[in-house]
Amino acid sequence: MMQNNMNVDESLYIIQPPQRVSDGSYINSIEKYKELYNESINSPITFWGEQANKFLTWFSPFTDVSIGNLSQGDIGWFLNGKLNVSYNCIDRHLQENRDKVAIIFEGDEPNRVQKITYYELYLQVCRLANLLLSLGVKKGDTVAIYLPNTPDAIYSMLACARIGAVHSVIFGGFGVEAIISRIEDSHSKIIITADEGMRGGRSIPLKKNIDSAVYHCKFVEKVLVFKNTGGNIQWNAEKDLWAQEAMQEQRPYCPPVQMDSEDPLFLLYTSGSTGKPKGLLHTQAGYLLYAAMTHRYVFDYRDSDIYACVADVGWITGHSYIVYGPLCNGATTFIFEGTPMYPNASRYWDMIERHRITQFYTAPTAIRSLMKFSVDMVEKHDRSSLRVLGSVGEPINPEAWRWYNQYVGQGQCAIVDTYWQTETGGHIITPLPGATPTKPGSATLPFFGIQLAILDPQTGQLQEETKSEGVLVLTQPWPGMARTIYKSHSRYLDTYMRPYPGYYFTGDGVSRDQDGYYWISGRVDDVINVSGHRLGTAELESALVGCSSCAEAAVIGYPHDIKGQGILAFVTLKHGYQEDEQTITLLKMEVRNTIGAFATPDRIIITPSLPKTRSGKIMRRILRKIASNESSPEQLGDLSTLAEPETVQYLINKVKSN
Ligand code: 6R9
Repeated sequence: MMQNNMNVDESLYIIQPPQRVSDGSYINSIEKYKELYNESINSPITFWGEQANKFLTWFSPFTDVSIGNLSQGDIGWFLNGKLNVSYNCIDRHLQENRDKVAIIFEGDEPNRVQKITYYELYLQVCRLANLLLSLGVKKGDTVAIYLPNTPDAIYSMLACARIGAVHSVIFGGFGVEAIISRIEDSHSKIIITADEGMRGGRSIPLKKNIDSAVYHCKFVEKVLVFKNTGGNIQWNAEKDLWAQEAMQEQRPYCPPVQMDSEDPLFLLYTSGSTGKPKGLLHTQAGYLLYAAMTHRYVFDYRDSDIYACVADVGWITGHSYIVYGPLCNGATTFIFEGTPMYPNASRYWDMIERHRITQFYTAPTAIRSLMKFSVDMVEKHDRSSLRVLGSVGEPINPEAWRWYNQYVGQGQCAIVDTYWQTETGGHIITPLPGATPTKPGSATLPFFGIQLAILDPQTGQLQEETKSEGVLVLTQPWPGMARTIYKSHSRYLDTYMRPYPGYYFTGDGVSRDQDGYYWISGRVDDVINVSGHRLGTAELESALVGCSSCAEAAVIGYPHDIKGQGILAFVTLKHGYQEDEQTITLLKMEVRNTIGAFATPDRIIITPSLPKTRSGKIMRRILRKIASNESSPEQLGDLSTLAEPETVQYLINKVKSN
């Protein structure tokens, strides 16, 4: 249901960029986009070399634009160049824009508003960088960051970048087990956290979760704690340190360290098809350039804009489009701690009015949940400042796209449906506001320098026709791509480079229409997308199996009105346990505590057995069909390889009656 239904020929609806957006935009016609795009593909070395000098300030110039290829997975960009990311995001703006607002922060409560200038940002980052140095953090060390969506998170990321430490931000919604697996993998001896976070009027016990994690991870030396709510917390005098107090004792000047283009900048863990999250590693120059360049062109960013991305810094969207892209461009960036529903469903539109926001970037799941309310909730707020409305995280269904366009944008804004991944560092398929005619539900065309192809998923054969479908791959490296999986380069190659040799495999299904527009249909692997959060089914299953009642679990995604996909778990119980409310509640709690609240299964179905092949493989294809009520014999297809075919009938009845 959330997928784009090509049968109604959505591909024929074309919406031209509004004139007021095209006027004065950098790329103001589709011809200009095509011209630049062709240039970026035909002369990539010249193109990227020029961009790197235009967008970044170098301490010493690079000697080569790029090295390596997708077959070998040995990719590097802007070799031997020296720069510092925090210098690029702060210092170089000070001369002309010292008093410009760098960050507008809104807390969970609408009256908690804070504006931070570039100079104030500089002082905070320097103090924190010095504090980290005083704690023994060295270039190349990893620092874990588990914070609410507040400016403290931005200070922490940039302070790491300033001294060459590698940050690993852990989303504040993750639970204890998820924190442990991440800090163990990155072996972070320093953790930066806060007493509590606030979301929708409720507090989130961040420090408490870190205490539990640190109890298991004895190698953690220090926990820096930012005071956010002032709530009560436990204190471990040996390891804990109040961040703000300790920062006051540090000198507000810290020279930026010279980093090589290919030194690591950060790790960000994401779900894949297996249980263990992958620590994707991004490097300095290529990532920063790609984040800054996409930020400028995709949001048509101009100096006087008030740009707002309401994602969380715990995800790649927050890294690239709250922090690095906007600050590298000297923008005023907005950071929001709360939720779209608090104190009521007007919150986003209220913020747009209050700050005169010009670009607003959110996720389809938020749009779908807000569409349920009267349009009056939107219309009572002045949205005339808006120029560009962005969407990210999952395919946006045409109804949500149209609602966003008509009611939020009043038909006067460009809608940019931006397709990308943690691995790509920045947008790879996206409209450009002043140039690209859009089609509701399509992410449209590739960004500069991005070469796409569609392959047959089984044979790997290149689909050369314009109109075609299959799996989406990229054919050439680009500067923003993740370079490896932390300490698992072979897993990096296995996941991205080896499934279709010579190509980067996105894991997404796609179709291309007669006009060459791309329509992403969603993951083709065992990853589900719940409200734009990526979750591996294996990760969910292993959390369920951690519950004492659970013998075996199979998790699938099913179409869900608001979340895009919901989580359905089929569970078999161990001897002595029975199917009742309590068992189901405990199973849900187990996932909640292990991974986080956002991963709580929507439905759990207890079954005496799971459909398996004779060799013991769970047949998820069948479970997915049963869950989507596509359970007629024709729809289910061949069941002859099943070990116990009667299980299927049992589950069909059970899902229907549930
Ligand atoms: C940025 C981000 C990546 C996966 C990706 C795809 C889905 C993201 C999308 C989209 C259709 C869009 N996805 N944006 N699908 N249209 N505009 O979300 O990164 O958390 O790594 O997720 O999200 O399936 O493969 P990440």
